[in-house]
Amino acid sequence: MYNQFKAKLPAVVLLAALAAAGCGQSQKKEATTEQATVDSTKRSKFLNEPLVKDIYTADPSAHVFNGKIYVYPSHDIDAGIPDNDNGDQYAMRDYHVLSMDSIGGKVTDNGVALDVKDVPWASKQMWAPDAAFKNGTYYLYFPVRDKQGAFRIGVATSKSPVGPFKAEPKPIEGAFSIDPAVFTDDDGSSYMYFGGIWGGQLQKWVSGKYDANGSKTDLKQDDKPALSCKVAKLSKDMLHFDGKAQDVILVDKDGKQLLGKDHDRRFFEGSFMHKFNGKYYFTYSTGDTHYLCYAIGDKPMGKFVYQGVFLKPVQGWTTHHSIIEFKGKWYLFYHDTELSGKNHLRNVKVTELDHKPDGSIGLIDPFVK
Ligand code: FUB
Repeated sequence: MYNQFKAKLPAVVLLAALAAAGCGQSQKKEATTEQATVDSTKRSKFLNEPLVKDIYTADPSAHVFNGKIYVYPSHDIDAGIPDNDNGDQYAMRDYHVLSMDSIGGKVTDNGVALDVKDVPWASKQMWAPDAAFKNGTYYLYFPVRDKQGAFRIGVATSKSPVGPFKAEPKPIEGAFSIDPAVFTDDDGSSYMYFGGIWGGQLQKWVSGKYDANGSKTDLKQDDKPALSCKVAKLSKDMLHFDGKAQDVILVDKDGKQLLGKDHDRRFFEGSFMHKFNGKYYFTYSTGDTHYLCYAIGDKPMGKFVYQGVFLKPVQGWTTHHSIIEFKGKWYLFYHDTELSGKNHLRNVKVTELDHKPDGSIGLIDPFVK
């Protein structure tokens, strides 16, 4: 994932670079998409400001706990690793929790909440986390590579929403790949959605075990159903899975599963779940085509019917989000690379989300034209 080509280069420059480099299909697809969706010559301004500017932050997972907003982002650093499709340049080592009393108000960086050196089984790359609250305890869920290089998902606990968090001695059994997103339904049941292809390694787990020699990208089965995000019910203590993870099935409006070649709509990484008017909204990134999309279902574990894009491509290769309701309004937390112009040094932002009465979500353009 996450190749070195800037997502927002003018299409003509990007196409020339790709031709010169003899790049693969996924990169050509990116150029086509950019040509169709972004004309950088017309861009004048970003829609929103970074929430914090003194550290780089990404993958914002926002929650409302006790009437206050807490954001659990990745903490981007520059480790001097060149960009590659495996995402090695995303070499994060710890997490900081951001908090705020209101949207647009002061944002507090609460310092280090968990460091990779304090996770006994972890080696490197603390990617997109999420958090939950239950039983008087805050839970931080995080993906990180184990000592063998496989991404696994761990959990750490604290009595405070901003940590410090103490990691459990082992990763969650049955959890793998990246990007955990935890959703608690109205009946108190909690679910974890997880997974990401390419550098997120989901394609290396098709047999149920990690295959280090598995594909570097996806299943390479364009005409078969795309790899699915996974979902598992969490145990009452929030530290384990209550049963095996299942596929999150995404279908089109004719009931057909989205295919591997459908890069504009298929799941790539960065899932999130929220409920609106009794329906379950599964939202995710399409990765190499840089969209945030939504699909709607009647049950928390799916299936979900694809509806459309709700965030156009941001500046930067990755796009990742969360959605909360706060004081009667809905908000989208997302990231781009406004501060650095570099794919691996991102900054988190927030903007209002338009949940329309017919159930659709209004399309957001992250640039003011
Ligand atoms: O931050 C590292 C990875 O980039 C995340 O896990 C993905 O969702 C993408 O945002």
